[in-house]
Amino acid sequence: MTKPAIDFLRAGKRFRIFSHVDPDGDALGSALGLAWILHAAGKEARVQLAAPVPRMYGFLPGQPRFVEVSGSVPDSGESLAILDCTSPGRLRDLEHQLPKGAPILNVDHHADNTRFGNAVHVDPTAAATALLILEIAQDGGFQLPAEAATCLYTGILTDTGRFTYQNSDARALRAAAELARLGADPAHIASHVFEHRLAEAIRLLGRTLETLELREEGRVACICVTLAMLQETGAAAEETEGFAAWPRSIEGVQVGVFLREQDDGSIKVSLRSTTGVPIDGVANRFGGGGHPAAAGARVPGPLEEAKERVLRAVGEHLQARAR
Ligand SMILES: [Mn+2]
Repeated sequence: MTKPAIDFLRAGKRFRIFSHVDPDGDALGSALGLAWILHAAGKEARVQLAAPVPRMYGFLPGQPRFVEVSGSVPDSGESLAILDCTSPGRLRDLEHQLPKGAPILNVDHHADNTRFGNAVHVDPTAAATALLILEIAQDGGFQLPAEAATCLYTGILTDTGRFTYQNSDARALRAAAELARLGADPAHIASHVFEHRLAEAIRLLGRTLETLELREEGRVACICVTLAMLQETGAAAEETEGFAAWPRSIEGVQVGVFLREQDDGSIKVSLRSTTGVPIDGVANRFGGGGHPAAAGARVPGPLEEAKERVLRAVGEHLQARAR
């Protein structure tokens, strides 16, 4: 049911769009894609981020045009759109800045979305939030400029792991084909997302893969990045995007774990699982969330202790399923 979202977008004149912290391709692609759609409809749109766009997504059109990097939200009567967020808490510090009483549109594909907001469009069967933005725009008869197509295609490409995850269904592939028809260039986008890596990042990947540990008779694999490794290789933390897929890619591994030490000493945990082994429940146990095959959380450090706690929880999860 796209109608509530369509009515919301039709009714507003000025929009401020948000997505989650540590934005990925779907968060940025959905937000910038919607900004282009609203712009083409003669409306005003801003995409507000708490931190600058990660380097690898610098190619997405609409920067700096729509993007505003700021820690404070003006209370100026705009309609708000919060995309790809389970709850407004995913905006972290910006959540407390949202103007009281501003109308909120919530578009998301996380099953544990809290259904916040005044207009809600949550569909956990969608591969990406970008796919939902496309469907809303199509159902609502909104014009889709080529720039919007590029942004939305990027969201679907990254959230399906380049069309390799379980969520790469006919609907996602059809949407990708439609976006290509509208002007998204698959080779150009894939090259920016996957082949514009810095040498520092590849060196960091090499170091990271050397931390590989296998547990549970080879059904669980774990890799780690420490702050020291970032410093020694000169790679920025955002360059670790995609590292989480490596442990799961090993033959026989059902759950891949990627741990990254953060500036404040806490540990970012990324979990990836194979078909039929939902892992979001484990992330929930640590106060995180996500999708059945890709979930995450933040846990207190130090790294070694966090690793043992997370690997124990993953092991228990697999053992409970085996019973
Ligand atoms: Mn997403």
